[in-house]
Formats: sequence, structure tokens, C-alpha cells
Amino acid sequence: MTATTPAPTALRTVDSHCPYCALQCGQRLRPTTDGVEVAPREWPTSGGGMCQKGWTSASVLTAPGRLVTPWIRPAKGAPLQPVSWDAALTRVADGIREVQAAHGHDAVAVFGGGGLTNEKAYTLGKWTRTVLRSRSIDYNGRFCMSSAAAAANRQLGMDRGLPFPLTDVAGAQAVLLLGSNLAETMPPAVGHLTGARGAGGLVVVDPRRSVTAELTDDGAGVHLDPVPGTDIVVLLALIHVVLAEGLADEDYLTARTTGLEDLRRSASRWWPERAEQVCGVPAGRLRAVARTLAVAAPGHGGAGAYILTGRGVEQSSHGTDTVTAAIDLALLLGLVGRRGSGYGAITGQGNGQGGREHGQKADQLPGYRSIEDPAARAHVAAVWGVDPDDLPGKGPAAIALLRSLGEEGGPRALLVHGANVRVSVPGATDVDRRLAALDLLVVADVVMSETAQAADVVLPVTQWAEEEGTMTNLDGRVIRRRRAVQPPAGVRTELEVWAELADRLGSGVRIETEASAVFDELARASAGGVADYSGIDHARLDAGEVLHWPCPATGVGQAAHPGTPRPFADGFPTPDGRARLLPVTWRPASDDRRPGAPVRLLTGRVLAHYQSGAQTRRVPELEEAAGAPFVEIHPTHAAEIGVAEGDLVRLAGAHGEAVAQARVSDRVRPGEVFMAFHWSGEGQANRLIGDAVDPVSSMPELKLAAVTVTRVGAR
Ligand SMILES: Nc1nc2c(c(=O)[nH]1)N[C@H]1C(S)=C(S)[C@@H](COP(=O)(O)OP(=O)(O)OC[C@H]3O[C@@H](n4cnc5c(=O)[nH]c(N)nc54)[C@H](O)[C@@H]3O)O[C@H]1N2
Ligand SMILES: Nc1nc2c(c(=O)[nH]1)N[C@H]1C(S)=C(S)[C@@H](COP(=O)(O)OP(=O)(O)OC[C@H]3O[C@@H](n4cnc5c(=O)[nH]c(N)nc54)[C@H](O)[C@@H]3O)O[C@H]1N2
Ligand code: SF4
Ligand SMILES: [Mo]
Repeated sequence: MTATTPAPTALRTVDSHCPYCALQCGQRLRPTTDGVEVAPREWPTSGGGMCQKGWTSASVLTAPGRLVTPWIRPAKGAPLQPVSWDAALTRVADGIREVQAAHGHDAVAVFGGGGLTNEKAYTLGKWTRTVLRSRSIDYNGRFCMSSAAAAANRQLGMDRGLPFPLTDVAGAQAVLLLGSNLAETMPPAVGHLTGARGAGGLVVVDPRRSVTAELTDDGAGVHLDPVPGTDIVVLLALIHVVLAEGLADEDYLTARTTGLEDLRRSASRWWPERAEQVCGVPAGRLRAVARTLAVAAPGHGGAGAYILTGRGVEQSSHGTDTVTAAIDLALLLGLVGRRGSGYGAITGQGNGQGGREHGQKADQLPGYRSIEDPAARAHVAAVWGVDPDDLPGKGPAAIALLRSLGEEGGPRALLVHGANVRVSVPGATDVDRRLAALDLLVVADVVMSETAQAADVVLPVTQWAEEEGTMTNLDGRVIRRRRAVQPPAGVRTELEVWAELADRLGSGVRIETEASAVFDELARASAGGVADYSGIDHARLDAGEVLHWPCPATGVGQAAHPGTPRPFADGFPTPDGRARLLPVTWRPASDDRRPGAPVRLLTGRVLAHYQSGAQTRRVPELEEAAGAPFVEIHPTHAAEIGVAEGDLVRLAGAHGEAVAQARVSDRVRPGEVFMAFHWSGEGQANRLIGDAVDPVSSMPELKLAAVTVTRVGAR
């Protein structure tokens, strides 16, 4: 199904950023006769470094399967055929019209992505609410940042992943890293842990001995390995020790927080010996870690401490409460809003931060506003030139949306922009069935992803070095993505696609197609919201200004706002200006091991691949580094079931089965196995994951499932 890809047309050397994760390492892109040469450049988050995905990122521009023409499936079951843009857009517009005429506006659903630029994320949300007039929109960030976002919003009044520049962390004396494998997921960021490692204060909490856990070796810190899904108990025990031993920062708590008494009551039950019974971490180690953090805290005259969460603790059916316990601990120690200390969630996708601010979330309008707030609706509707009453309400979150596709009363058409749902969504076989039940599946992508392969219409769109725009990185800084090469002929920007479809659907709503014009509109729409970008424009960014949001517009004659690198320095954006301590309780995981399924499957990532692998599985160097799905299994466990390195093993659980090669390793414990979720087919981890979700954030239980493991045979 792949057409040959012509070499990109050279434009100019530009400073830009890596196409992949939220670290957004600084890159210099130099067009060459057959593509782009990528070199690292000095940049605060990456310190002049890049990982192997960044070094090889140019390959994706011309990778096998790079989309350079639209494709249409003439009939269900027939193969995809290359067609003209006119034919493809006619099919999309006709399909939308037919579905909406028969089933209503909400019957056309949209699924976005945290890799889209701010301009695209904003336009996608606007287009869905105004041109489609549908409430049915959500995005893959629901699987990524939603628990951390929900907890930060309810306690701190704002969700900006790291509410401080990442470079601040380097000076800290202690860092508690919960469920993050930073050394594989953002390798250049390890440089920011130097201070803590030098002081023996790096604490990594992970049931696996991950590459990041190894950073604690040789006196650099401690690795705590709780029972999977029990991090909340670890945190409650740390909170207990801090309170019981008088280590809390009383002055800070009095001045800046509410809710101490409720928290004190709930944590009183979790003395370390009791916590040890549930989480398996020895009581003495829990006490020692609480003291390490307290001594580093500013209230005790320490050099600073940070508590950082990653997906290992957030992607759970109680992820929001786990993050809340982490924030509670950070508040008790007086870390949040203090220079050189803090709490943060490490955002994952390239624009995972901006992607959750501009309105592609089911309940959200631009500026991180609620779609249910009448004042927000009125403000945004005025910017969009529509009647507020015509804006739809809140739609279902990702899992509920995807599970309702093709159901009675559910959407009959789906447009996917920037996600590979067939690989990354739990209950993968169910996802396939639901997509097949649709009247129309449209996928815009840069490559023929697994989801594109199942589509009725595939639209080839621009990527990374072919487009202009902005991203918001993991510490809330707005940065420029710049075009270095012309896209291949036949490829369009998504902004052009949405504008053209608006015309074809007869909408009077104006959709801008130049990124800088979109940004100016986005800035106006965000004015007065939590994520206020109204003082930012492409020109300021191009002049090299360092701008973290919120950055409101200022009046005529006034100096421009300098941006807000540390938003909690003077208070919290809550109604009373204080942060809220919130008591939480422990609940077991939704699908924990049991006699019929005695092994815990953990999921995560490897260095060489990105997410669903749609992009990185097409890069030869990365395929060489990690070419096939695998199951990490402990040597004792492997011996018990007669499995040798490289043998095929079958994992089976309540939600499905998968088969992959055994990688015998003592990174995991007996009775626990690990898979990365980067592959499709038999070795797909998400065939095994169920669809239990967190009641607050709707985050699925992506990190844990109960399975049996058996040997299938030699490779
Ligand atoms: N190489 C690479 N880098 C990436 C990405 C990628 O796909 N590949 N994706 C980017 C994105 S979108 C994201 S969100 C980030 C994710 O970055 P991380 O948060 O580092 O993500 P993971 O590797 O998924 O999970 C981290 C760790 O959680 C552990 N874990 C599993 N269960 C539990 C548990 O119950 N408790 C605890 N404490 N830990 C547990 C796993 O063993 C794993 O080592 O990475 C970004 N960077
Ligand atoms: N079991 C398990 N499942 C997980 C996770 C886990 O740890 N365990 N992690 C979850 C997390 S944190 C995340 S973020 C998700 C990610 O899951 P996915 O959404 O599947 O992530 P990607 O592979 O990044 O998919 C992005 C798609 O968009 C395409 N693309 C890139 N740029 C553009 C663009 O500008 N426009 C358009 N239209 N397309 C573009 C890419 O080629 C790719 O096909 O997976 C989640 N799923
Ligand atoms: S994938 Fe992330 S860590 Fe690697 S080069 Fe790109 S931005 Fe940097
Ligand atoms: Mo993510």
C-alpha cells in the first residue's frame, strides 16, 4: 500500500525541536539534497543532548509507508486505493453529512492527539464544536496525563505538568521519582538529577529494577519496589512518618494550605509496619525515605526536594488519588511554590501539555476552560463568531467514546488526528470490532499506521520538519516548531484539511490555515483562562523570548508580560489562594493477580520506540535496537515454566491473549512480567489490558493486568 516517497524539497536551516516526547530536545535542522540533517543544539531541558530517537528522527520524513497520497476504501472489505484529494474530501464530507442527517451532530466523533501542535489541537477542538457541532471529541492524552491533571486541578487549581523550569531540579538535594523510567523515556533529562544523586537523595519507586532505578546505585539513592498498584500506600506511609515525626513544615501549612486535620486522620492509619503488609516495602526504608526528603526540604534548611510522578503511578484505576497523595506529601514538606523545590508530573507527548489546554478534551474549551461554564462559552463563542447556545456540551471521555462507536445511539463516524488507537488503547480486539462497525472511519496521519490501515479514508498530512507551529513542553514553555523542508507533493496540512471541509460542509465558520494566524486567534480565545496565552505570539517566540504560560496580554503602552516560569510562587490559583490537602484511601487494582491468573503483567516503554511504534518501527536503527515484542520474565520464574531466553511465551488473562519472545531478566521479580506496548499483532500488550477506569480522570488501568504465562515453544 506504500507509494514511493520523493525526497523532501530543501528550504532552509532552522532551529526546532524533536518530533517525539515532551522534553522537546533542541535540534538544528539542515536541509540536504535527500532529506534533513538533524543535530542537537544547546537547550535548557536537553542540555545539548538527544536520545537515539531524536538522532534518527529525519528518517520518518521518507520512511516506508510515509503517506504521500490520500487513500479510499471503495467498499467495506475492499483494499484501500490511492485517490485524489478531491475524491477523498468528497467522500469525507458526504459521509459526515449522511451520518449527521440520519443520527444527529454527535454521531460524528473526533479523536485527537497530544503530538499535535497547539495550533492544530486548538483548531481541531474548534472545528468539532462549530463545523461539526458535535460534542463527541476526546484524545490520546486521556491515556497519558489525565490523572495527574485531575489531581493538580483539584488541589493546586492549575495543571501545568512541571510548575517550574526543569533545570531547577538540578540543584535539589533529594528527588522522589514515582513510576517514571526517565532514563529510557527522556534520557537527556537524567542530567537534571545530578544534584540529588550526588547527595545520595534520588529515590526511585518502581516494582521493576528499571534503568532509572539503577541510577540509585553506588550510594546515589534508594530504589523502592512496591507491589504494583500500591504506590498510594507507600505515599500514605511517608505522609504518616512526616506527621508522626514532626517533619512537616508547619509555617508553610498554616500560610498556604487547607485540610491538614482530615489528612492527619486518614494517614494515622498507615504506620509503616502496616503499610509494609500491603506494599511490601520494609518499614525501615519507608522511614528513611521520609527523613531523606524532609532533611532536603527548604523548611529544614535543605537544598531542596522534588516529588515527580510518571505514568507508572498515574495509569491506574486509582491514579488520581495516588497523585493526590504525592501532592499531599509535597505540601506537607512545604515544597510546592518554593524556589528549588516542588511537585510535578512529567508530561509525556511532544505537546502533551499544550494538547490538554486548547480544547480537544471532551469537557474543555481553549484556555483550559470548562465547556460547562457559561462565561467560558460566551467568551469563546464570541471569538469563534457563533452563538454560545449552539456550542455542544461535554462529551464522553476516551474509553467511553471508543466503546460506544457503532453502538445504538453512539457515533457512526470517527475522524482520527494524531493517535494510533488500534495499538495504544486497552482491549485492542474490541477496538478493532468497534472501528469495523462504523459507517465511516477517517484517519489523518503521516504514515500508514495500523489505524490508517483500517480506515475508509486516509489523509496524508504534514509532520514536524514540514510545518510551522508551536508546542508547549513539559515545563510549560511555549516553543516554536519550524519548517525546514517542503512537504512531499500530495501532502496537506491539517489546517488546510479542516478549512476545506468547513467549506464543503457549508459552514460559515472561519478556519485559519496559517499557523501564526491560528496562534493569534488561540491567544484571544485563551485570554482570561487558566492557560492564558494571550500575551504570546510567534514573533515574540521567534525573537528568542523564554515564555512559560500563563502569559496574559498587557494594555497599550505597558511592557509585555514576561511569562510565568513558576506559577505558584505567590499563591495558588484556587478560590482562596491556598492549596488543598486531600485525604485518600487505598483500593486494590481492578485486575490484580488471583489463583486463575497468578502473574502480574506490567507495561511500559523501551528507549528505542515511541508509543504505538507507528513512527519508530519504520526507522532501521531503532528496529535494530528493539525489533520485536518481548516479555521480561525473572530467571526463577522462567525456569519454573521451562522457558529459555528467546522462547515464545503466551500470556492470557480476562481481556485477551498475547504471544511474544521471553527476555529472561532480573529487572522483574518472579510472578511479575513486563511488556512494552509499542507493537501490534500477537505481541500487543493492549490485548491483555482491560477497560477499568479511574472514577475521577477516566484514565484506564494501563499498567497492570493479571495473566497466566505459559511456554509456546522455541523461537
Ligand atoms: N522511549 C520512549 N520515550 C517516551 C515515550 C515512548 O513511547 N518511548 N513516550 C512518551 C510519553 S507519551 C510518556 S507518557 C512518557 C512516559 O514515561 P514514563 O512515565 O517513564 O513511562 P513508562 O515507561 O510507561 O512507565 C514508567 C515505569 O512505570 C513502572 N510501573 C509499572 N507499574 C507500576 C506501579 O504500579 N508502580 C510504580 N511505581 N511504577 C510502575 C514501569 O515498570 C516503568 O518502568 O514517556 C515519553 N517518552
Ligand atoms: N498498555 C499501555 N497502553 C498505553 C500506555 C502504556 O504505558 N501502557 N501509554 C499510553 C500513553 S501515555 C499514550 S501518550 C498513548 C499514545 O498512544 P498513540 O496515540 O497511539 O501514540 P502514537 O504512536 O504517538 O500515535 C500518534 C499517531 O499520530 C501520527 N502523527 C504524528 N504527528 C502527527 C500529526 O501532526 N498529525 C496527525 N494527524 N498524525 C500525526 C503518528 O504517525 C501516529 O500514527 O498510549 C497509551 N497506551
Ligand atoms: S525523544 Fe524525547 S528525549 Fe529523545 S531526542 Fe526526542 S525529545 Fe529528546
Ligand atoms: Mo503519554
